[in-house]
Amino acid sequence: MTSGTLGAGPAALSRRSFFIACLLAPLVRSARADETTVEIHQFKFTPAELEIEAGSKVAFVNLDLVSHTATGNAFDTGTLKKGERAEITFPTAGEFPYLCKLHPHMKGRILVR
Ligand SMILES: [Cu+2]
Repeated sequence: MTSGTLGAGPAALSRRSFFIACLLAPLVRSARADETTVEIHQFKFTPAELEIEAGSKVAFVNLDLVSHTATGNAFDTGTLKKGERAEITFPTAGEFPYLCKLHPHMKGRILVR
């Protein structure tokens, strides 16, 4: 009687782990797919050209010591100080060029499919 219960233990546990792994796998993939990071570093946007799908989020992260912005016609991160980040969602397809208002030679472009 007891031996039957013990035998079922490890099998039940591995079945459950497998089930949890199956549940988590799609979540991890989609989290990666719909948010991309643009790093602002040494007065440059990296990547300067970015292609994303409509509805995706882009996180702008300022790694410089000085403040920057990412400003386009349709969006504006506002002033990002050292270490600050702003997330922008791009709901519609199109081409979104942007620059840093404080240093207009800093340019980038987001292509939304
Ligand atoms: Cu700047």
